[in-house]
Amino acid sequence: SLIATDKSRVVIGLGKTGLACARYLARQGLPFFVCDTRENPPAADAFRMEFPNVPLYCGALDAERLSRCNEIILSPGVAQADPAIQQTVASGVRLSGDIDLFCAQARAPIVAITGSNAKSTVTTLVGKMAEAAGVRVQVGGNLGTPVLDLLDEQAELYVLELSSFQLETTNDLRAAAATVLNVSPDHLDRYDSMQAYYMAKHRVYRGCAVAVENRDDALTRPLLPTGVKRVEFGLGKPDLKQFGVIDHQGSSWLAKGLTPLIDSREMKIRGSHNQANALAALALGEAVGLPMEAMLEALRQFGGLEHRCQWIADRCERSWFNDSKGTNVGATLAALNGLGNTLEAGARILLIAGGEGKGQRFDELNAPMSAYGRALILIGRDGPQIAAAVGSVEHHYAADMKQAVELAASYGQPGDVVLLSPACASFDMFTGYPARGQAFVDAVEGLRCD
Ligand code: UMA
Ligand code: ADP
Repeated sequence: SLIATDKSRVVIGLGKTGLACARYLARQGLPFFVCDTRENPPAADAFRMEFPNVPLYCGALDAERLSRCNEIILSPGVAQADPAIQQTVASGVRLSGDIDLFCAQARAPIVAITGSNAKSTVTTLVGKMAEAAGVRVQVGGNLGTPVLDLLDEQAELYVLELSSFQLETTNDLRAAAATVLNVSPDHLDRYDSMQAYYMAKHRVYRGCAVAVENRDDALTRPLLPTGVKRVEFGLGKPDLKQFGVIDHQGSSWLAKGLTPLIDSREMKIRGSHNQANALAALALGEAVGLPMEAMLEALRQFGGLEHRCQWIADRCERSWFNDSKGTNVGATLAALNGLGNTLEAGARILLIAGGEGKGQRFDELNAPMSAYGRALILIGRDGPQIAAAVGSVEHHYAADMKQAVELAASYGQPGDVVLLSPACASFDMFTGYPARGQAFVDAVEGLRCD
């Protein structure tokens, strides 16, 4: 019989990832074609201009067509559960994704970061730490730049944010340092169980040299052979050589073992969840040899990312925080607890929440709202579900963001914190979390205080 040699590959999906894959395969001189389930994929025009002779098939995937190749390169937005993909894989066709293609080419060590929340923050921070150390670093992945666009002969380090969708198709990562930062329910519209979601995330540890785990979240603990070096981070007092928080000179200090590293008050990013994020970044950076002094300098400078528990203004006797990226209960819990821990005496939090709830349960928000909350201001489609689950404080409905901000200014008391952290997706009211955050910022700026 014939030996299957280099038959063609199919790139499924023609968004950012698919286009980067097409360009990469063309550079390598490898034959391929492209499919997208949408009638008009976003990168179609760019693709047709660049590759007039490469076939592009739009519409439902066809198993017969897929099975003519020997490898499927799947975009993260497409679920493997698609029947045509299932059938093709069952017939022996290899399934991979852009991360595998990248890993086969990358010559520099990789820091790989996943988790339900804090990925972008920690990825950016490790990148800044590397820059502060004078290391030539490339930063991207789920954060925005497809990994194949990061490939650079001169790079000395890659720092990658990886989603569970990207990890599903990643077979051979072999990161120098890998972490699952935390695991809490999200994307359960695509996974049939928490277990499937957990399993996807844990692929980040495959073949890693150092595994960084969160001591406060057992679901981040890797199942790994002995011999892989493991480092822990967490908010409590650390064991020897692990990362944690200690009391020192009347303040909370990030520490390695008993050695205080930096006073948490020296950092611009606030809240205990950001202390955990900083510790994770230090552990990852140290694992790839970044010098401690440069890492601490980066920590002092880093002001946090937009829409992530970001301080906006002190206005009308309230402090206003934009956490529009809080699109699941886990993120909102972190924001509530993180800010709640640092409230001035007598101050409380007015939480603006609601949107598309993605089938989540909101019960867990009740305890921190009881501890730190003043009132709940609800927006969007699933606001009533949150009101039903959080009985510990009064609640009010707002028709839009402007009204939500006005209500927060009228119900709170001087010194209170107003936090937009919706615990929901935004698509019922906005084009995405950035537009939602911007609407909040605009409304705060337009607020008239009497
Ligand atoms: N789609 C189809 N049919 C297809 C292909 C895609 O309907 O054949 C839809 C998907 O359902 C999805 C959208 O098109 O809604 C985009 O999918 P894609 O795979 O083409 O996405 P890209 O443009 O390649 O962007 C992806 C990541 N997007 C997703 O995982 C959905 C981007 O993360 C990432 O920045 C980019 O690759 C570069 O690595 C975005 C994201 O939302 C920010 N990620 C999710 C998250 O953070 O929660 C996981
Ligand atoms: P991701 O890339 O995983 O979505 P981001 O850094 O963009 O992560 O933050 C997403 C949301 O998670 C924001 O609302 C942010 O305030 C919240 N968050 C930040 N750090 C943590 C943490 N350690 N645990 C839980 N939520 C967090």
